[in-house]
Amino acid sequence: MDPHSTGDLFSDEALQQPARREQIGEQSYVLRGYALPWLERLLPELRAVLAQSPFRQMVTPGGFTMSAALSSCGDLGWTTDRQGYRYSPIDPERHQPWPALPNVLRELATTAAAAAGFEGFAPDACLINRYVPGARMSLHQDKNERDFSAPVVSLSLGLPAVFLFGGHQRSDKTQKTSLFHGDVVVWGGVDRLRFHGVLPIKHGVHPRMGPQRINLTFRKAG
Ligand code: MD3
Ligand code: FE
Repeated sequence: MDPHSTGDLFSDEALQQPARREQIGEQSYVLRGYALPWLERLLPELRAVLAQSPFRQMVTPGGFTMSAALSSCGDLGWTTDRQGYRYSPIDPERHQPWPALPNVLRELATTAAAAAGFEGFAPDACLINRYVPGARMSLHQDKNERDFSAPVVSLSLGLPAVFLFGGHQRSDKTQKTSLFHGDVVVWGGVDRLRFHGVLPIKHGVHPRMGPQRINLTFRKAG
């Protein structure tokens, strides 16, 4: 940016601190505020994806309706129903392919992965979770992907969340990390199969995103 121009002085980008990298596991990092400079480009693309494939609540194999609503973009979308969890190239509500993964999302995921030590990340799936206040995600492992050598990259938007990071057994003790609007987290390597979850979202209204938290997770699923 031209240092003498004043036009962008008060944009998110000009106000942003240099992204801080916090290590939360052997091969896991929170990149604080990493996505803030990308959001003006990213949010319109996200809105367009959600206009095509809107949020919906899905049912687990056990018969429980998930409190988070979800959608997807990219070649594969994560779905659940009474038959089980799986990745599918087809949106089961629309019987059509999921919307394409927008370039800006792919670039964000790839550069964030590289900043955490995972070069060459090529996501083929982006799961979009929406949490309204009270919604949560109970402790689980992500193991529907074919190749656990690729990391998972997640982007948090809107209301803050308390993320729980456990061990390799459900009963292992968990550490808590708050995730805020614009934070990006990268999980990989030895941390890829650790249990994790999200505590119920507290009531609030985010100035940019309204009364919700949206989380995008990028994976190499196929
Ligand atoms: C840790 N989503 O969609 S983000 C999920 O905030 C999910 O919506 C949460 O867990 C959310 O499966 C947490 C991230 C996340 C994703 C994959 C992981 C954390 C992870 C894989 C291994 C360890
Ligand atoms: Fe998960």
